[in-house]
Amino acid sequence: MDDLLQQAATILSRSRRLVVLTGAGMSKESGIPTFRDARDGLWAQYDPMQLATMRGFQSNPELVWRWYQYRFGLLTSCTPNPGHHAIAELERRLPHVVVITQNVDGLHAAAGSSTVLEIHGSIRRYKCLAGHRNLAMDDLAGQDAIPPRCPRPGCTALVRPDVVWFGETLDVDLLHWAVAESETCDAMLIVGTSGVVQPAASLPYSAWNHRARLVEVNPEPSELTPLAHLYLQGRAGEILPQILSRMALP
Ligand code: BJW
Repeated sequence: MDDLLQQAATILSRSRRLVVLTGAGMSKESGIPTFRDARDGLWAQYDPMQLATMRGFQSNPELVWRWYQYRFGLLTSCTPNPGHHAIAELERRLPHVVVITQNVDGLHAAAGSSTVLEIHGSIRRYKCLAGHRNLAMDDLAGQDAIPPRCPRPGCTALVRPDVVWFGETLDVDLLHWAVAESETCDAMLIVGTSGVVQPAASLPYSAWNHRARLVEVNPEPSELTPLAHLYLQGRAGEILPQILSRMALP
């Protein structure tokens, strides 16, 4: 393992354009469950088609709203883990670092990462079914309805979390940005994703096709492991600080 850590540190130290692609495993050590872990993943207990699709929301908006409020509540006691902090520190050591995250928890920004593309949205933001965006919880205060109604003048549409559900397209500008970063990076650090959800799972292929070095950190092999030049088997919160400690200071 020591040799792998050193090799990863060398790849990152030499990077002029680094992309860090993260998934739910990144936040597991912060106390946030992943989706697909067989024992304690969210999809082991809940039906994604009921809770993470527009059809599910339309058929039972109250259930979906309560599920997201439950997850939002979990977040209030969660803080970034040493892995998030290590990624934020990379920005201070390297010329160009962009974090592309599938997570909706906001923990990369909380750790100090400044360029974070939240391609699956944010659980801290809301939008209404009529298209009003950037609603905050404060905008919804004082409503008893579950889910609340849009507070914009003249609009009474249902409000939902501003996250990307199955069958929905990602924000086009963000996705273009993420693809452009993946096509022009010289290294990609892939952390805590099973690599099964598209289009995020295609980003490492874009990087690989453009000759970037791929480093993966995950306690279990993923769909992306065969593509990775280096696979470091372990937890984000343990492996990432160890890589960082082996990188030369600028
Ligand atoms: C650790 C760890 C530790 C544990 N340290 N690691 C092409 C082919 C086939 C299907 C499709 C396709 N294109 C589109 C689709 C359909 C669909 C899709 O991909 N389905 C697949 C499941 C088959 N994609 C979509 O619908 C997307 N939209 C789209 O493409 O629009 C265009 C279109 C529409 C319709 C048809 C065709 C095209 C949207 C996807 C939205 C995903 N939304 C969710 C919910 C977000 C909101 C919320 O949080 O509630 O996003 S689902 C869920 O999965 C969430 C995650 O971001 C996402 C990815 O999961 P992730 O992050 O990889 O987590 P896990 O749990 O899977 O893995 C955790 C990993 O961590 C594991 O590997 C562990 O080992 C590891 N780990 N502890 C490091 N301590």
